[in-house]
Amino acid sequence: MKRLIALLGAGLLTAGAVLVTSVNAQAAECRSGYFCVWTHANFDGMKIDHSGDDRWWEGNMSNQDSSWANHGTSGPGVPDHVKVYDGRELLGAVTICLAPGQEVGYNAGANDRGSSHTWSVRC
Ligand SMILES: [Ca+2]
Repeated sequence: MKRLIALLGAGLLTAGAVLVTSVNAQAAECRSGYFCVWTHANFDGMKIDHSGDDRWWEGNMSNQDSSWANHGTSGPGVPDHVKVYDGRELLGAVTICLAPGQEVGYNAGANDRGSSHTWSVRC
């Protein structure tokens, strides 16, 4: 009986370790209060983080964006969603819109299209 309990304990420890690993692998590295954009999928490549709007993404990010994370501060009436636009100066279509806390490792429709973004109260 003692041996069975020891085995069960080991099994629980293993399950816990797997859970921690998968959570870490999915969490994007992006400071609280910021919207982060990466040039590659799965939060890789070059990163630019923004606490405010940017209506003119620089050439090394414009049409290079492949993953996104909204770690903005949320609250009643706070513009906590992020809209990414096809063109600079918030022109053209919204390629992707992120709710507060949302992380997108890849999106085929939005990939390599964004050129500006703004914080908004909704999508
Ligand atoms: Ca890219």
